[in-house]
Amino acid sequence: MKKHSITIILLFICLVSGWSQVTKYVPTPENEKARAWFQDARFGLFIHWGVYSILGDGEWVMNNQQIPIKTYEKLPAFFNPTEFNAAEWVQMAKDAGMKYITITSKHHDGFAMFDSKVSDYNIVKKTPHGKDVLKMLADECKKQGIKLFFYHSQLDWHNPDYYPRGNTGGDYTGRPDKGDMNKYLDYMDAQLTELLTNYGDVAGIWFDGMWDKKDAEWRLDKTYSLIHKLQPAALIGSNHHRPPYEGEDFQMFEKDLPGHNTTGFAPEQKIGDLPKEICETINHSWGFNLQDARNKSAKELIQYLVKAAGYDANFLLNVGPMPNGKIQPEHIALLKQMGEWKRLYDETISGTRGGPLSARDWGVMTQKGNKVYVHILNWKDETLTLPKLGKKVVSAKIFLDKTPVKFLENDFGLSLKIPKDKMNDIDTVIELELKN
Ligand code: FHN
Repeated sequence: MKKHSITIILLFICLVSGWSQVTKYVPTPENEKARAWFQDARFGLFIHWGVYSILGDGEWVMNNQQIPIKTYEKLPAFFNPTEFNAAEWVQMAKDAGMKYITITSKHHDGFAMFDSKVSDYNIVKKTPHGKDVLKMLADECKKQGIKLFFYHSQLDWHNPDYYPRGNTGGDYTGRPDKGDMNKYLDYMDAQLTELLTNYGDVAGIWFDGMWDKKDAEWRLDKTYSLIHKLQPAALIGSNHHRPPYEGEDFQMFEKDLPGHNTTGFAPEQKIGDLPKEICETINHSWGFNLQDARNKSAKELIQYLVKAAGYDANFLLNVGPMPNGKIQPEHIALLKQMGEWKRLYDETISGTRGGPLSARDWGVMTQKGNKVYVHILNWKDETLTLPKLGKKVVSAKIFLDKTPVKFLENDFGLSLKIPKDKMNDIDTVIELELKN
């Protein structure tokens, strides 16, 4: 048989048997289990912490103030977070009702907040503190039973091999006009290997920065396979503001509810089938910003959590610790208020999925089994009429004290009569039981 015919036959066999799809990502059972856990968790703490906190001007300060690498490299010598207490951070997150923490292992400035052997530009080698804060946090998370994700910036303003440079970290950095992107990606994979080898079970890697060089070859397949091989249960998500790529395990939405694009970050972002997460700041900054006092109110934050759950998404709420290692007291107070609310209403958030109706102006729904929770966030009238839910309603009550709520189902839909004295300014939750 001629060589040409053999190739065609082999190609045919490949297509029929599905061999051509060998690169298609099939999550392992551990990964599927982790995805379900993630969806049930619904609430996490985001932490942006790095040497930039010293300047009190957010995590983009290097780029915004056009600080050359040689100058920025002076910062680590001043980073001495003697007040850092991992146990306090974890306890604070748990008290807020959060089920996981996502912390920056390396942000765009390229400085590793962990003990990296592949680069000296890290917290252990370059700061007087000299401790691996990520290890301390990982150990504490394990002790207190809360999961830990690592945020990792693909974009790097420090490494010369991050070349060609992207839309940020330009000439001001003082890097040479040459570099080898593949070498940079090897370096990134080596740091990820460290993170996934030396810190126990890692719940996932939260990537950020691909948007800096949208059309570059990021070798996602290689990096994602490496992560899934090292820790199959670790979930991969990436803040590329696009629909998920092959190999990702959850989809994230920055500062927006899924399907909204008020920030303008994500014009191409369609909602996929993966578990979803939205992230938001407690004030208006990710990294510590001395002048940012525009804190969101407890009501806004709780309503954000509720809306996220109604959109079938997790809420990852960010704080930017100060250079001394403490979290701003006003942020701790807000998280405490969220925790107080969540202790009462946890059943209507944790372990739920988005409700049978999509979000409306008045609020959202969550559901668990045959229970549907109607979260009324913005409604003043006593009667609220919803479209029919597909299944008959057996009972309706105020979730908190089980006071019966009058309801009427007819051709116009489902009308609920909310007792005036039970209306709650933050969230009036009505529990509906649906016929099985
Ligand atoms: O540039 C980053 C920013 O500093 C921060 O980390 C956020 C978090 O979602 N993500 C990037 C912007 O898309």
